[in-house]
Amino acid sequence: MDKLNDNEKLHFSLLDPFKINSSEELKYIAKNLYNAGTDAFLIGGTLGVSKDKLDFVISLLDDYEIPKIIFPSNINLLSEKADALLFLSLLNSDDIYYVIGAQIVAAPIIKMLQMEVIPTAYVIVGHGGTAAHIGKARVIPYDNFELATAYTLAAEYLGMDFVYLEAGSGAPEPIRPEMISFIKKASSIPLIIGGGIRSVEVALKLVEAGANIIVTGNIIESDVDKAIKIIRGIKNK
Ligand code: 1GP
Repeated sequence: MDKLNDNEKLHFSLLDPFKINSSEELKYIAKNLYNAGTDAFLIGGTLGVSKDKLDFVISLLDDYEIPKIIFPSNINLLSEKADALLFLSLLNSDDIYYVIGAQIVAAPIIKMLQMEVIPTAYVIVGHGGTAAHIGKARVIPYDNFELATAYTLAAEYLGMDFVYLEAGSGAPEPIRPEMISFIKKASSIPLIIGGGIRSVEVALKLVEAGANIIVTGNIIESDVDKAIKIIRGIKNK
């Protein structure tokens, strides 16, 4: 994350253990993403991810010297095999469990495993997908820039390191660049942007608007060449 100090734009590759069919497939995908210049592997998914599958995927990524970061959907997805954990609080959940409950249950385990944590506000926008359903999020409309800015400022004042604006995995529309530039006028907290990003053109608009980290998930599994183009586009900025 030190790269952020140099104002470098980063790309994170989200690998969902539930969607990966074989170790050969994972190795092929990981090699391509790594060679294209992705900055980290995010490992996680909302449904169907067991601790065993998580550990298995992390161990297959051992050869690549970029951070392997857990993107947890529940408290079972903790592993000392990873380099770090996005310590998420779903700020716009109606259920206190997702705001601070799961974090309290997980904290002693994280301490025991001596995991590095990255304090991150998770904020779900627009479509929201499965994450919004499970997390009981009161989603922020795609065009409500003021509300998204208020959440971002609250995250900054709470001392979070990042805000992850999530449109939902497979969202038909990603976060709007206009929302990012609006937020950036008020807050300098680094923004992670994900959900529904499928083309280099879209990714570059988000980066130009001020996104610090672009996350792609589905496109990696459905069309790795497109994912490679997105990574190269971002890294050549
Ligand atoms: C989901 O933001 C990520 O949590 C990635 O979304 O799968 O649509 O790329 P996609």
